[in-house]
Amino acid sequence: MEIPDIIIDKLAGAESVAVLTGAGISAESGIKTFRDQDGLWAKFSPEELASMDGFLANPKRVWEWYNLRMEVVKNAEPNPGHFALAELEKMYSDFSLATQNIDRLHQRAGSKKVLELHGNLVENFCNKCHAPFHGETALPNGQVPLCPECGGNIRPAVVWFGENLPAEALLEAETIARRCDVYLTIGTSGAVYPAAGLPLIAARRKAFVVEINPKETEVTPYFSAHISGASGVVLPELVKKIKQARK
Ligand code: BV8
Ligand code: ZN
Repeated sequence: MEIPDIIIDKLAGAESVAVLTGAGISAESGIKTFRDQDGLWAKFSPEELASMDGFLANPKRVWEWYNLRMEVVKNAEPNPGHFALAELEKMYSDFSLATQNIDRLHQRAGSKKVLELHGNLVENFCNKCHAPFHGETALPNGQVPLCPECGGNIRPAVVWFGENLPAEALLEAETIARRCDVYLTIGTSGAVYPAAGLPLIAARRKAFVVEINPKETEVTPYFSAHISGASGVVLPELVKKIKQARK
């Protein structure tokens, strides 16, 4: 895949770079995305599985889904796309990586600062008293984990639909979207707000916004460039080209 010179020039000359990633960057690690044909939401709607109402209506089904995803994440490894972003972080004094993913593969690939906009799949807590929960969540014959303190339902530490994002992480992600020279939006369909609004903040102030995705998305028209390809292939190539351009 050919990366246009303008993209290399903008990145080689940038001071401040911001990145947003979505499920697509973990696809090459064997983790299903949400909206691709065999995606996680092929059978159930996101609202049923990733919302408080869905959880309270059927905690068993929601835990089945999250335990399945926890299993997949435990056996997954970061891919070259994650490693390339960890490399990119070292190349800029002002760099920020915000992710919508809950798999923590960015951290496992060596990214030091990761803004987790939608929580994570590693921690759990009580839906009622909010006590952290360190016990087993995959229980036999369809039992759901209950809080030893108050008996409330234990839930994964992810942000569900209708729930606010962690204020600090979102504020920091918005702040760098307002000052960056280049914004990379990688592996996201750009369908879920406010995360999807971050690259748009950069685009509105004429930062150079590059979308990396094998497909075009509903927000592609707002961006300066679109590289059609898998992030695990494009990102290592991008890092290599920036280093060459800086010599
Ligand atoms: C909130 C965590 C305030 C859990 C997730 C009407 C209009 C606008 C907004 C709303 C509305 N009604 C409600 C809302 C707000 C709602 C929203 O945006 N809804 C959408 C559906 C319209 N947002 C919220 O509720 C947020 N909170 O707004 O709070 C508030 C408070 C009270 C009341 C109202 C509002 C909270 C949203 C967080 C939900 N949690 N995940 C979990 O993971 O289980 S969402 C989940 O889907 C992800 O986290 C991600 O954010 C989102 C989108 O998924 P993507 O990551 O983009 O993945 P997707 O499959 O869609 O796309 C993958 C892409 O990768 C594809 O483009 C594909 O081509 C590409 N790809 C594939 N392979 C590769 C690749 N790319 C590169 N390389 C590859 N190899
Ligand atoms: Zn409790």
